Amino acid sequence: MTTLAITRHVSPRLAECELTCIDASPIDLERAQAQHAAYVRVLRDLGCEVVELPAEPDLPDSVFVEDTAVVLPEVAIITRPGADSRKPETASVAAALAPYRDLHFIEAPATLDGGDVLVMGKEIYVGLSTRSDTRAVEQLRGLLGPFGYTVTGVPLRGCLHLKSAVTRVDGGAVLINEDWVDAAHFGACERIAVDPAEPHAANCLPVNGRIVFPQAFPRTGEKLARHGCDVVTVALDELAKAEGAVTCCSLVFAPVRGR
Ligand code: CIR
Repeated sequence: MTTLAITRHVSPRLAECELTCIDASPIDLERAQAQHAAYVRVLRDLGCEVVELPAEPDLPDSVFVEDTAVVLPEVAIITRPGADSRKPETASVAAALAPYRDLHFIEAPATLDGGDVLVMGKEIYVGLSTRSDTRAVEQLRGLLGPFGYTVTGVPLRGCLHLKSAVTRVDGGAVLINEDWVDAAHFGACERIAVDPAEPHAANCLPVNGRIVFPQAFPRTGEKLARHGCDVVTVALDELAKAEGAVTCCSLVFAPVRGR
């Protein structure tokens, strides 16, 4: 089955990005663009058909398409990002997703960033972050309950999004930084802890049986490999200065065509 990945070129105004939990450092735009291009190549190498949206020059964070939508097998939820600068990012992603899914929308005043939404089968965890709130959790329950999903709000500390703290690894395990989120929420899952020297390493992206992972975190990468993961490393350190990671730069899903 085809795997589709939606990505978006880096905005020339990336340096004006939102920052929440890290300090600003100078961003080299060309390096960020080159790293992003290499990330897209990796997605293609892993068998994805990549839909590359054009850059949104006036939307500094728009490369981080994950925050604009949650794509499930049955439907897609278009979010309402918590940062006002990011709210205009959703329209073009909704247009790109419309051929593949029925769309539902998070409505004001709720806010939700896709980076806060961790899908583990029919269980959905939503980070209660500076970007996503309990009203969004309620709306998701209303929209997704009929499809058999349970939706649980999860408090965070010290990080931007839930998926900064915990992500899914193939096979039902999670990669987790237990300093940022309480592991008890994921008690039923096998847990792989990040190496203590690599607190930002909990974000990994499973694609077609492989795990896309930042080369900046070799100790945790080795732990994943020891766990049996087939790890493909990417350099994304320039985008990490904008508080982005590997899941943030794509929406990966199986397309349902001909709708
Ligand atoms: C932001 O603060 O919204 C961006 N600078 C970074 C967003 C990263 N997205 C993600 O983790 N899903």
